[in-house]
Amino acid sequence: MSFKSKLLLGLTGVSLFFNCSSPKEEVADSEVKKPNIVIIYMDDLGYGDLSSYGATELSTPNMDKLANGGIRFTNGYASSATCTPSRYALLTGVYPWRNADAKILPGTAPLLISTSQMTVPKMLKGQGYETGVVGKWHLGLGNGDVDWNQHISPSPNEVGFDYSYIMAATQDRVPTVYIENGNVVNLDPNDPIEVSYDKNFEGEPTGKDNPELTTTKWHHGHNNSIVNGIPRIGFMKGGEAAKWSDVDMADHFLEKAQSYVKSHKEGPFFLYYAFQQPHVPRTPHPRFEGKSEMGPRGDVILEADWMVGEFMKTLEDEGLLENTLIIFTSDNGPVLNDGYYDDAVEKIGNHTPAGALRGGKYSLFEAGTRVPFMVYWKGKIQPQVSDALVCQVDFLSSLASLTGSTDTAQDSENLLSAFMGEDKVGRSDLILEATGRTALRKDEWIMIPPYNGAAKIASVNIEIGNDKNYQLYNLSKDIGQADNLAESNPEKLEEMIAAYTAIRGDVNSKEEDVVLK
Ligand code: NG6
Ligand code: CA
Repeated sequence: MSFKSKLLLGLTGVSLFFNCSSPKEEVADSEVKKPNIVIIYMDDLGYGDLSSYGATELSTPNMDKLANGGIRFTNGYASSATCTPSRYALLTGVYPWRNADAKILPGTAPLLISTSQMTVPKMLKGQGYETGVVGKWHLGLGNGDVDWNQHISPSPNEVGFDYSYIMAATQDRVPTVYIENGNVVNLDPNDPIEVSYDKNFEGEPTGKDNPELTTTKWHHGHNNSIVNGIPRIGFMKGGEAAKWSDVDMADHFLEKAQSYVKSHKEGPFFLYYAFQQPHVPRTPHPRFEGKSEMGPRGDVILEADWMVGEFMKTLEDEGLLENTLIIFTSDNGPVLNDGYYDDAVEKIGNHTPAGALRGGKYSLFEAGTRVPFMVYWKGKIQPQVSDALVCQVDFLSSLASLTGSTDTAQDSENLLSAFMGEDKVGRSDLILEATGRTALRKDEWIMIPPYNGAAKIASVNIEIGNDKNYQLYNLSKDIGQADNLAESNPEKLEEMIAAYTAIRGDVNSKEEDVVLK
């Protein structure tokens, strides 16, 4: 079957939405093409980082176009306050805390998603879609013994993506190379790549021992191999010709995303476009340097905003905007100092990356997981603000419903009507995860069970939600989580504990402090 598959009007719930279209958009032969689907996924972008979410010190006009021309969710969540677990949930529809390995992964970690697991791209392939991923992966590769000089498998291509152009882990972790369909790009067989997270390769400089070779200084962690003057996490040797250019990374991924769209415009296609900004190291292209007057963190947000605009232009130029559903969101909340001296703290001024929310990346408080979350579909979705409780773990079942698939996954709810702006409630409950700990959001309430570790991660200066006592907040009255109602509202607390235990089991006590490594 060609990937230009068609959908008969009236056979699935999706007809509801096509029926709203204006007469000239109606298809005479009563068939309509399935919509293309794009997920634009930011890395560490906070709830307050967009002007459409209230930022006054930064202007993000292109992201704002999605927010103001589509649905801007105020209660949209990542599943986790860190990257790997959020991405795992987004792609599989399974809560990350069900998988003990769903933690921030090193660049050498094996593929976290089982090749037999249902995923968003696999589900969509079943509906005739071509599927691609461009950008940050961070879900592991291979079976734990990757030889970077050979074809790498399993990779995204074995869990549902027809095409992949990725970095393995994060911009601050080795290997600092691009990988296309399981092959390192520009690999020189005479300069093989070796990677280790345990020990350095003899004679190779490190950030720790050779600060004179670094142009970016490390604050905590990030003192292993030096690439492009930036000390990284992990050790790498060889692969000179394959190493990426940090300042060109955003342009590079944009170009790959644009060419994916152009070469798949017959559709339907699914593109998971995972940006690397504003995660560390923040390396704006020189044309964005200094633009925000907030240091590199602000500059890369402006850079990412520009990329979103260029990408949207491509969809428009190719005549695809009316037939493409675009989701924009972030994998976890914001952090300022995440391991490098890069002026993020010093130049923040009056900007509040988390908006009115408490905490940040790594946190069980709201700023860890409540993120910018927009759904845009020109001509199909009415511009609006929605307070519905929605989560990225729900994409699998919701997009299945949109495209006529019956596939589903353990924790993924079909929220299609919330994502189309028709239902304003969404989920009734949601388990949130942060560095191995969990909390329950239910209606407007959040309950955080007792955790014994330190209240703050000192290195990043973020309160992560630990307290020896239960915490209970009413988020519709107290979005900043200032007023713990656990003692004054024992009935609600009891109800929340019962609901939490019913989903999560009795698994709370976590004695250790969270250590970032
Ligand atoms: C932490 C890193 C941090 C960042 C994070 C992953 C240290 C001290 N800190 O361990 O810099 O890389 O992992 O971020 O190494 S995430 O957005 O991919 O989850
Ligand atoms: Ca992240």
